[in-house]
Amino acid sequence: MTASEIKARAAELGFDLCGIAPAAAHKELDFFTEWLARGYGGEMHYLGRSAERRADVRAVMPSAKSVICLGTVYNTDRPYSTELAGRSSALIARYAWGEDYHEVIQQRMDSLVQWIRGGAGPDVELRPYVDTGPVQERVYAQYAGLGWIGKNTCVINPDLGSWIFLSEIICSLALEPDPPSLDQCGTCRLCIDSCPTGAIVDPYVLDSTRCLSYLTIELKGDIPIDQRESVGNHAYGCDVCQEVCPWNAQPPSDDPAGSPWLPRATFDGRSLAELWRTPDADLRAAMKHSAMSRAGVKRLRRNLAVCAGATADADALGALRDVDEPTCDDPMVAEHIHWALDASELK
Ligand code: B12
Ligand code: SF4
Ligand code: SF4
Repeated sequence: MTASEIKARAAELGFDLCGIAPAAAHKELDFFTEWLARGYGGEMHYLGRSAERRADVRAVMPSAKSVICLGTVYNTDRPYSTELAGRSSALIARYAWGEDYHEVIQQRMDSLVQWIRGGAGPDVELRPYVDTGPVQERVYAQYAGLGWIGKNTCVINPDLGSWIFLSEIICSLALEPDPPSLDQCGTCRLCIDSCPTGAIVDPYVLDSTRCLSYLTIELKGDIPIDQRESVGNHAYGCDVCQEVCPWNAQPPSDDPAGSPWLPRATFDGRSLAELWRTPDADLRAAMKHSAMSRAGVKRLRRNLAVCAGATADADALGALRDVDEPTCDDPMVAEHIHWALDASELK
């Protein structure tokens, strides 16, 4: 079984990128402990608990020789949030629009694993992960030649940009490695200067506790009051540091009609008010088998309330007053609604 055979099969299964990284303790893996020590992981305690395994894939699978890194483009033809005028749209991060990438990519990886096992024999050890495994995916992707880690901390491929899901198969075969990708950010700092919250505290260093993706998705409790205004109309996640990146200026090459990443109707181009007026049951149904199910309806309402207050959008504030769905009575959601109505009176 060779690296080129695996790459050819990965392409047939729908992966846009496939490269091989050596299963080694690459030097960039060391940034992780420093990053955690600075508190940049916030309440994502699972990261700290798995820090030892994240330091080297051989701590996850001692027989590992190679990491087969895979990239899947998820861009579709909808406009960037930075192209939308006004602040009444409910902005939802592009990665969460369509089918749950964990499910779609896991299926493709399972097929690839089976195929490799079929060719290499039953003794080969293979461990596939997409996103949720104890692996620093960006570092291995960079060493596999999929792209470089940009100043916004995303992996950027010179031909495809950074709208790419990463996944990998840790593998006991010693496959021919690819040359690592080289940094092509140069003197650019558009992502750093455009971040609405200053979360990119230094080039290549992101403080999650300031990042809207963390505040609107990962954070389970209240959004800190002093950070609510900066949420603007970001209802779920944030794409600004990728949208401004010159490497993402090209339109998607995928045929959007067949793409699993197209937005679901409930979330496609909706305003804050329209989304707030959508019944809980419909929101829940639309989140099923999408990455948005991670945050659920309550956290989405919490975020929408903050957006209404931060933007002082009259329709959205009107919707907050009118609608009485069960999740609006949740104590956390109710507190954010009160904040929004109070905050808007001061504007
Ligand atoms: C925790 C996490 C988050 C956190 C923290 C993100 C972060 N930048 O650390 C939050 C919730 C904020 C987040 C947000 C997003 N995430 Co996220 N996230 C993860 C997760 C689970 C772990 C990342 C991690 O270990 N962070 C810790 C830091 C230290 O590691 P790192 O990000 O790899 O950073 C490297 C560099 O910054 C560099 N570095 C660090 N310090 C320094 C200093 C110097 C001087 C230098 C040179 C380099 C350097 O080395 C680091 C590696 O050690 C990964 C999946 C995984 N298992 O890897 C997905 C992952 C990174 N996320 C992903 C996505 C899609 C997103 C969002 C786009 C979602 C959204 N739209 O809302 C945003 C993007 C925000 C951004 N600019 O990063 C994708 C990224 C794909 C890509 N092309 O890069 C991943 C890989 C998931 C996947 N399987 O596709 N995410
Ligand atoms: S995702 Fe948004 S908030 Fe987070 S670093 Fe990028 S621009 Fe800043
Ligand atoms: S916006 Fe510029 S600095 Fe930031 S990741 Fe893209 S090329 Fe690098």
